[in-house]
Amino acid sequence: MTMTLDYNAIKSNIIPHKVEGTKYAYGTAGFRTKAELLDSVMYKVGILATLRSKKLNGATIGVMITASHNPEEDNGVKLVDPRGEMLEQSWESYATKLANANDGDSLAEAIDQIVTAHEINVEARAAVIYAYDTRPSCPELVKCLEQGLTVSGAEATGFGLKTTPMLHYLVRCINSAGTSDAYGEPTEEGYYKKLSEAFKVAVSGKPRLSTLHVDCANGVGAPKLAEFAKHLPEDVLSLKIINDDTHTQGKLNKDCGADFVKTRQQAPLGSEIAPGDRYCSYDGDADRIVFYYVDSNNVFKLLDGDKIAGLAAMFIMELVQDAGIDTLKVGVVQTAYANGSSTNYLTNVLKVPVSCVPTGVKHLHHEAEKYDIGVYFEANGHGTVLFSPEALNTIKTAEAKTPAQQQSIQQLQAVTDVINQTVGDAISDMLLVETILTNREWSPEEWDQAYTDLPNRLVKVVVADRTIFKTTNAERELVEPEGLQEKINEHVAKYSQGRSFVRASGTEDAVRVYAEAATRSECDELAYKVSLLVYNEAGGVGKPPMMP
Ligand code: 16G
Ligand code: MG
Repeated sequence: MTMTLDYNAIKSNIIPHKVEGTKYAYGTAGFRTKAELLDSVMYKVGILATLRSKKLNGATIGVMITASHNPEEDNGVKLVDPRGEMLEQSWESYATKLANANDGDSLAEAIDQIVTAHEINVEARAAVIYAYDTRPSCPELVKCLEQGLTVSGAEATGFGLKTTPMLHYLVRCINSAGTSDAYGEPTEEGYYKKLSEAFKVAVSGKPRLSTLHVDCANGVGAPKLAEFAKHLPEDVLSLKIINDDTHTQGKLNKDCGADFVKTRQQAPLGSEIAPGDRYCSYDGDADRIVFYYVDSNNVFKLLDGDKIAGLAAMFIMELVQDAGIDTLKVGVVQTAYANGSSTNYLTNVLKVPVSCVPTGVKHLHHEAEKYDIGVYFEANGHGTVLFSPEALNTIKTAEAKTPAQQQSIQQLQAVTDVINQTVGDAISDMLLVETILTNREWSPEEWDQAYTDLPNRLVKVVVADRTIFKTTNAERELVEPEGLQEKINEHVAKYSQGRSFVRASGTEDAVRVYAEAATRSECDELAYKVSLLVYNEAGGVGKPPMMP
């Protein structure tokens, strides 16, 4: 069946902006703002997904409606490319242009520009799948998206309530079906089966760990994890889910979830954490995870994305070695927010190559693809491990010389299936960590011993115009405002193991200041000095920063 673009239908069904003059931008993680402002955006995203699919000869494109860890009144939407990765960056500006077109003619014009620039065959078929999280605003927004998909002539399939990583998985499965790298069965059930079967193999023969407590942020992770758990007997993985109320209004991400735990460095509401317990928290769409515990003195200890990266790199490097295929090169990708101690551990203890890239999953993902096995994690808990097609083939065809080698090969194979290689996935990353802890027979304390985090602090400074902040060197240095970096350097030099950098946020109208140093008081002082510098020299707005 071929479909042409019906411009008349597109124009006459346009959903206008609710608030005249709203400016939309496709940012680091798609469009994200107050849900009530998004109906018009959904319509345009439907059209864009259709165009993207037509451009890629009918490959299936994904659309996910979620605002992750944001408060419940927000929502958002992002596109997923055919291999399950984020929308190609060069298309982000088209998304922005379409979203801001507020009448039929300017919308048609924006569409025409894309069609011309990419020589899109408007007769080509288009296939789009979509899903959404538990936000109360989703059903309304789904209707607007469907309207956009219908007028643009896509073959659209709604997958209902899903976690973000499940949608990425489904897109990859559909597009790879019947090829030599078929990713899996394109159903929710298929996702559960793939992960649970692989996990069983990965932990076979080892004693089960104690119960893992999972804070699901009162989001979509809760019903999905409960469903997943049915595929694993209690004697393989024992889970206790907390914060699973997806029905009471106002509870999503409220005082719980990965973002809360990471930024506040404290256990979520609803937990009764005690020494000896092992906890983790997902975010609202279940694509991030952090672990934590309290030590024997009841001191809260966070095991964030950096700790997960270190654990995963260590385990995979050893497996590759034990399997006799250490021709495969492992690398780790971090951002400037990675704790200095973690970078030091990776570089000097594990001796693994580390690259640093700008914030945002798309940057990490692409850099990780440069390695045979690329481990990438943001400190905030978003990350995964990518195996190149060659690496997967090497693992699949490796011939063992000893039974021990055989076991390592089998385990490595299972690990590749436990890991969601399309995007960071809280359920899958949780299973990876549990696999490693089970095999090492480690408690969280033992995992935590790899290195001690340097005290760090993240401060938000509101300025008149954050776009004047231009960075280089993976956001670690400012180029503009001119001269500011030199002044930051002067402060940093005064503190033992001091490090600080400044960048404009991609998701909020503010500038972020990060600082770390050898002691808590030095770190706090450095964060304060640099924040004040930014406030004074670059148009600070509102109250000046204060010493914490
Ligand atoms: C987005 C990014 C996340 C990043 C964060 C930084 C994706 C899917 N998400 O949530 O990776 O850490 O933005 O926010 O890419 P910031 O620019 O406001 O500091
Ligand atoms: Mg998220």
